[in-house]
Amino acid sequence: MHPFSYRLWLVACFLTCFSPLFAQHPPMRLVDPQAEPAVQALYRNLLARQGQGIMFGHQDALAYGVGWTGGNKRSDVHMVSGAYPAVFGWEISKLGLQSFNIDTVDFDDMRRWIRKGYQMGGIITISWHADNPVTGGSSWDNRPAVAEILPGGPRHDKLKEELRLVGEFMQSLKTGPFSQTHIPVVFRPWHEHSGGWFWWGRGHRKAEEYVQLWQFTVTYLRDTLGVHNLLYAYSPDVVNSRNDYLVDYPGAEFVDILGLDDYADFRPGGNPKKLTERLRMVGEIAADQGKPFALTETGSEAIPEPNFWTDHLIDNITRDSVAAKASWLLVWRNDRPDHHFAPYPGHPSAENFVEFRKRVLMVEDLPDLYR
Ligand code: BMA
Repeated sequence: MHPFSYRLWLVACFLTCFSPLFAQHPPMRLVDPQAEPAVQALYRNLLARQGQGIMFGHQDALAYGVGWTGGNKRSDVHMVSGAYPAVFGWEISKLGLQSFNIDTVDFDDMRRWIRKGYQMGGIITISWHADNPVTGGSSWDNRPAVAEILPGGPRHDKLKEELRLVGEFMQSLKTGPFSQTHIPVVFRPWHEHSGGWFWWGRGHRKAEEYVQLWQFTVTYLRDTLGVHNLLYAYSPDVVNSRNDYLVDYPGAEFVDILGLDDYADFRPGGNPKKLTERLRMVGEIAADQGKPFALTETGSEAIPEPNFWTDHLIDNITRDSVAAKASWLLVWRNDRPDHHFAPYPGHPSAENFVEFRKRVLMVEDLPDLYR
């Protein structure tokens, strides 16, 4: 053998035998194989960091709080704890109909705040309380509509039109010196579908129809519109069994993150310990599928319990080794004294929130999740 070929042969043998040592990451399957590099990095980090702390999230954190609206990095959570949330939730209902969303957040301001949250190093997640496409009512107008907007249905064009607006919004979220990079977003469409309050919820469509709606949403955004900055989170409301969680499941290849929305266990008559069981169950399903999971919405409206943050919320997550692997928990918006889910300065639970803050990850505690 020519000495040069021999050397090549040696290198080839070495690489073949030791290749597992060079494989830094386990194979990852995203819903979107063409997801942009920052999206893939985020997903890889979510998986790799499971069990290394739960990120805290807040809906509309930078847009308004109790008693104020609009600002430059103003946030009730920051005012109470000195830290910004790690996860920033936003809502896009009314896109294309008016310049502001259902909660009067102007869409241009939202883009700015989304960029700010991302530049701080946080995760952006977007929910969508879509209006009823058949009646024109709100998402709480639960007259059946799903069958009509599916492929082959008489109102299918309406769904496509709505998704086009959603896709354009997602693609308008840009960053970088020349606004050349899209901001990764955890999109959480058709949420709380295990309840009956939204038109896509149980009782207003069949399970197969929900699955079709989800799959069409993904394929239209990804393949037809070419939107590649999304991770997709599936987030039913409280469910009681694995089967209950999976009955409407669109399939592992259509979901990146397994979610759970749980307010019910904190309502009067509820039992916060049930949250542990439910989150554990979601964590087990997520582990089976090799996916991250999160408590995508939770909280206690107006927080009547001064020790809510430690005794009711984080204790009931971290006392279980599976539930404790949740990537984040997100509480809903701070609108007014009787409708807020994070504390604000002077709120009776504010002091307890400072204790809680030490047990979760805020944005300043995060490594670069996008590398
Ligand atoms: C609900 C309430 C509503 C709001 C909607 C969408 O839970 O907070 O007031 O309009 O979410 O954000």
